[in-house]
Amino acid sequence: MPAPVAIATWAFGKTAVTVADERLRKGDPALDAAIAGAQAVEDDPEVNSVGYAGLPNSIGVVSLDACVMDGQTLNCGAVAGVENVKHVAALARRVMEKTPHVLLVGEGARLFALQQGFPLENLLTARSLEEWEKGKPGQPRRAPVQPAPPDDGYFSHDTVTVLCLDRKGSLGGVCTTSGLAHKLPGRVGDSPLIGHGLYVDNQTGAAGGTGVGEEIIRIGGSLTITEAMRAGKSPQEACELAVRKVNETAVRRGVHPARVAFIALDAQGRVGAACTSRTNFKYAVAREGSIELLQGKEIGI
Ligand code: SD4
Repeated sequence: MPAPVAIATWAFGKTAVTVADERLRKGDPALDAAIAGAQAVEDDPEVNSVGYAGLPNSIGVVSLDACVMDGQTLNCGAVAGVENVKHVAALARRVMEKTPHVLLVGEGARLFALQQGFPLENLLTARSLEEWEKGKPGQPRRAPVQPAPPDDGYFSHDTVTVLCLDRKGSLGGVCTTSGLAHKLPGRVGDSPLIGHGLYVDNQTGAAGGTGVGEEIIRIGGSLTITEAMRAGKSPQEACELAVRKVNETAVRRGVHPARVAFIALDAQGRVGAACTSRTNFKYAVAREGSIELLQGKEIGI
């Protein structure tokens, strides 16, 4: 059996993989570890792109998206456009376990959260409100047609995707986010969509995305990666292939590729990560107590 591994997006992924790794080393299943890791980021008020203190949409409302998937059973659950619930990854898991459905949205998801005993909370903080005010555009930003220069704040909105391999050799994954800041009310990105923001299958591997969700949806990002692994690509090759696909679709549409990044993990414990140019994508990997922050490979047009 391979040693347990946890991989997560962005620098704050270190928090996620540290928590997930502890759980994996105790022998917990991959999905439990991934959710525990993601929840540590959801709870962190310093992270303004996931859970509590996430940046609001264009009318100042924090609206969260999340999904979870188990690689052994292909069981999955998701919630989108949920207000006032901090632990949306755990809520997505309840959808998976307690309902015959995969995805609940908006008010229905919030009602389900109440039924399941989740507290309703104010997720906006003074600091996230201040930051939201600073970045307020005249119009909702349309990154795919208006490429953002580096560090203009557009990409201040980052999703945590956590993929885990447990001691039994099974995979589990979570994707949780407040989505793009200043998004239109009702907008849903890739993050809660199985096959786009996340896909996990023990027979192929696990993959997850972050970045401009519209571009990830356009290519079916995560399923593209796991299917490439099924066809024999390594996790790294499969992530690069998906980024190339994002680049190609941008060229076909006559726009500059938006910032997008992918991570992948297979059942042998091999990891991969790649991103479009100017994304400056970092990801964290934990292997039995050793935690590393690595740079995703940039793939230009
Ligand atoms: C979304 N993919 O809502 C998310 C946002 C994100 O890094 O990942 N930003 O489109």
